[in-house]
Amino acid sequence: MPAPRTVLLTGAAGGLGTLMRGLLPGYGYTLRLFDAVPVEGEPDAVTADLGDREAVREAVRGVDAIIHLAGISLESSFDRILRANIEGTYHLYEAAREEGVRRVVFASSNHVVGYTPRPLPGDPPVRTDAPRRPDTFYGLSKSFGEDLAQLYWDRHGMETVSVRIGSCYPEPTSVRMLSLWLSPADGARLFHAALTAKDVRHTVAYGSSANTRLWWDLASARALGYEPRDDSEPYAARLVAEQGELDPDDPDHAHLGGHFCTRPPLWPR
Ligand code: NAI
Ligand code: 15L
Repeated sequence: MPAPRTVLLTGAAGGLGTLMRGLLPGYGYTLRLFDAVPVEGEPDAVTADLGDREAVREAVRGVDAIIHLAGISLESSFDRILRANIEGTYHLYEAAREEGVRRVVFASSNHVVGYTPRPLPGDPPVRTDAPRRPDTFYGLSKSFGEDLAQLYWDRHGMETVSVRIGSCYPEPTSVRMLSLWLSPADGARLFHAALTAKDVRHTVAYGSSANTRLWWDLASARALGYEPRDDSEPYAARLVAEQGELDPDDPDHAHLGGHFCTRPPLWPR
């Protein structure tokens, strides 16, 4: 596959979309932006819902690849998750198939394996072949997205990299995030690798920086050519002083998904 140049970025108005809008053009991509809400300062962005199949098809027409970030990014009712994340992702894949788009990068999540016991110091890192244990309807919808990606590879030869993103924010803001943090710069490196690696078929990769406290195995991400450069450790002293180390007896910290397993944050809309 020739290197993609024009990339559809769904969820462009969101937190991660905004970070990637700033960084990915530096890799030479022309971005087409898509979101259910207007993208600030981007009058050419497509404002449409993933439920609008015609609009989705028009948005994918002519692009070389898709980075699919749009959807409900926290826990919500099953009905809302069904519409935005499950049906919405299906509409996107169908449109991509119909329009001949051959590569998708899918924003999966750590919450696909959220009920995996949190690795303690000295435990082996969690691998991508660990059983999926979604911690929410949200995590379940990301698990569906990974299966959809596998189906579209097996049946239609459409390639996907499903990136199980940890926490991609400008800085880690909790002790848990010290293990999962994906710096925005490493996020762009990982998306670029996922867009350009050859013969990815359907690859599942964990998405984090090279954190000293990493919980999972970055082997499949590195196999794409991803070389993380950041580490959350410089933030550790301050966050640990403020919040304390994770208590193994605290149910909020017993699993990889953290408080999503106990008190999941709810999508506000
Ligand atoms: P966000 O909530 O800030 O942005 C999501 C965007 O999707 C919003 O702009 C929203 O308007 C749009 N959207 C929601 N439903 C839509 C629909 N039906 N049609 C069209 N657009 C719709 O989320 P964030 O943090 O930017 O995350 C982006 C993606 O990455 C999400 O899929 C999320 O699940 C995933 N992810 C993000 C992580 C992170 O650390 N930020 C961690 C793991 C996964
Ligand atoms: C996610 O999947 C969410 O989309 C993001 O908002 C963060 O909460 C992240 O997981 C996390 O686990 O920190």
